[in-house]
Amino acid sequence: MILNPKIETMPRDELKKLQSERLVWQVNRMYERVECFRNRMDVMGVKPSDIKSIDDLHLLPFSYKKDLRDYYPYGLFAEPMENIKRVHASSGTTGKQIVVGYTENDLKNWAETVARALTAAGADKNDFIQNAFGYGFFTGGLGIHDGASLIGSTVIPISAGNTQRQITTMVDFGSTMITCTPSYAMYLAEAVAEAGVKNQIKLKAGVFGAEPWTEDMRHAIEQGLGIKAYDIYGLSEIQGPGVSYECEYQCGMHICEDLFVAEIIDPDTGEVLPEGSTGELVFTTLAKEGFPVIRYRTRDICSLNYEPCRCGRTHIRMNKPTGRSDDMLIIRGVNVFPSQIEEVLLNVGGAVTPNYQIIVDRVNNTDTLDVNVEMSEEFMHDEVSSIANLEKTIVDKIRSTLGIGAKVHLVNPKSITRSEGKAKRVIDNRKLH
Ligand code: DLL
Repeated sequence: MILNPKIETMPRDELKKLQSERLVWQVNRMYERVECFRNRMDVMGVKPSDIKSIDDLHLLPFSYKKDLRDYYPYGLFAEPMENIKRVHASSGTTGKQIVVGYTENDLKNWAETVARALTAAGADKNDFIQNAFGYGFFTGGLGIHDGASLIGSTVIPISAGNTQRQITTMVDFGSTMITCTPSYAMYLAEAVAEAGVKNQIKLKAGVFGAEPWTEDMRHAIEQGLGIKAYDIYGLSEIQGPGVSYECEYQCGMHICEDLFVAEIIDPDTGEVLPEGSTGELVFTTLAKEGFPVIRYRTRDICSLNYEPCRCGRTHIRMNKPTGRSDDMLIIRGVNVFPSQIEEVLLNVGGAVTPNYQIIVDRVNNTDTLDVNVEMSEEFMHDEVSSIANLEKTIVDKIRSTLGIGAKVHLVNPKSITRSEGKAKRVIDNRKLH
């Protein structure tokens, strides 16, 4: 499939026509080639010929992460292996790894979507892009690399980790943009401050993703590195980074709708929810050849915004995912999302930092919830502030928002282990018992 360079501003009726053609093509092809999809269509009594346009999407069966495990490693691929030019894998938190595959066209489209994202953040051929996403099976490193190469920027393929080397490289090589997870960007910002080199770095922007992050984290990164920070979203099962990205107005991430169609559903009933509702994000890949998916349940919770954007892009936006439905903890029978605890922490007036850890355990058959959070330097050095009072305030706020008791421990700045990739915010020790 050949991409149209004007695709980002395509009128919506043309976009819908393109989506419809591609969906019909994809469904017919998958019905022939992918056993799991064909079986589900047959069980539901849906024939490929029932799908005439994108409006028929809701008739199609869902697909799930479990399918990738059940058909491991290549059972869901829709092309012979000789046409698969690269595989990526993700270990996930449970079970065996999942494998995804790309044809040459898939790799081209992937690079194109990442190029759109980097360009929206201001990148061009004069930029030096320090790519601190991990290279390897993770889609972050090579995905961003190929998009940056397509633009013609100078790629600095440093990968994640080795923070001292990141700082030296940033200064010596004159990096103008940085890409990594937002939690690693926060860590780099601290390291830049410690090294006292903020006035020697030339960074102007960063593109961050692969995990949920808040507006407060954005401000902390922007201030720490002296840059504008952009969000990028994606998942291995759909392609990797570049499924959606922020434009200069930063009011949601434009979904590459020529390639991916999004729906929001009720995660319990599977029903498609009305425009603007919050629910589970579901994606269908329209042009993927190697490993296409229909109505893939991402388990990410967010909402879609259909309002036209000031930037002129016609593709709809998704709001920042607040977490995954499978991140949900059940603590003493209460449903708790880590993002709800984060929200409480960020609303105590700058006294704590966004570095925290949630520890869940089971003692005498009762769940316990402990929250360790770093206090800010200002709070620690302010003589009138009281740690005990602040801990109590946070405990009260958690109780009133979540209806559950917790123990809160204010810990010293920089005492919680920093992450070079996706931050590990939750430690659930109950699984060990
Ligand atoms: O994280 C791909 C990626 C790499 C995206 C680099 C952006 C930048 P996975 O490892 O398969 O793929 O994890 C996908 O990460 O379902 C979300 O839960 C989460 N996620 C990814 N980007 C964002 C984001 C990559 N911008 C899972 N905001 C997804 C919130 C995100 N969550």
